[in-house]
Amino acid sequence: MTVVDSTPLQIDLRRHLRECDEDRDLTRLICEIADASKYIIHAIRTGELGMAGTSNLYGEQQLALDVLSDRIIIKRLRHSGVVANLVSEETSEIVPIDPENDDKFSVAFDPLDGSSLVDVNLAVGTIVSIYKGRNLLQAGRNQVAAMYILYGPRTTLVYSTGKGVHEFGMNSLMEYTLNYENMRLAGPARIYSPGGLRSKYTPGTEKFVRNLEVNGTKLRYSGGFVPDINQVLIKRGGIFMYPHLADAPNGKLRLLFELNPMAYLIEQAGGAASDGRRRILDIEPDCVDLCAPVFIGTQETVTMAEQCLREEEG
Ligand code: AFP
Repeated sequence: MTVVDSTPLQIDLRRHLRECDEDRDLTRLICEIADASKYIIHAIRTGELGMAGTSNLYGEQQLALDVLSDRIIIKRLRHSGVVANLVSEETSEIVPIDPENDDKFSVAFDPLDGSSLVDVNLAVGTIVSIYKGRNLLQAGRNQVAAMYILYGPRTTLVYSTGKGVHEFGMNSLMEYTLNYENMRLAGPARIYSPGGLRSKYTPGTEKFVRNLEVNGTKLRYSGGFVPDINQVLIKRGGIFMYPHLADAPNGKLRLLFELNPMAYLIEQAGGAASDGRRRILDIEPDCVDLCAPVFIGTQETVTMAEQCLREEEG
């Protein structure tokens, strides 16, 4: 690490990608999304919190912030020159940019996940999944990169292109500079984030949660997927779950926009992500709005979840 006048030289996002010898177009794409986050930060801090009067592809009422964040990212991606197709949790279908070009990238993203938490001043985030080529309906194991930006007390960005998971923090100049490189989960899960109504848990999930509690694992749940996953990553261990429920066999979280990118990042950190029976990244989507149950985090804890489900539910 080069030291200049006794302070370590800050490695910014673009330099880190260059030093990892990353594809130039992929570098451009990741940096465009990082730049878009600066406008989203401004929107969160100052924007109105009302409803947009529209709904997303899941039929959920959209906040004005959802729509604004979506437009900010789509505008940057549209003019980046490196995108073939894109789809967002807030749009109802795939948006063609250069739709037949297999030399460009396709992007699935949730522009402001957890947006309903903004009005209670809790942390929210942007989640991004990147594929090479024009096809967005492919298993998550084929992603070439994934990233998230967490808008919390500090703004941080986490990305991986398959060479480890790295965290950057936004400095006073609104530049992202390296905090941690090649983060790895280690040791047993010390925290767990149980999404969904406990009264709707199936016997296998209920047994799993009881095991966690007996082991002294602490409950940490914010209602935001990005901060909850980020806590598992930065604490180097833990598990997040949004399981299949008695009245929701596919859980709640979206495969393309939430589960695939986070599963990619957590696996790159040595963790695991399962729907309770199979690897999240092996699920072959037949539509953009597919949901799936999820157990994601420390590998041995995900394995324990799968075992509880097998024992109790077959
Ligand atoms: P919103 O984006 O509608 O706020 O939902 C956030 C989310 O998709 C994900 O970020 C959370 O982990 C999950 O929902 C929380 O769901 P519950 O509110 O049912 O716990």
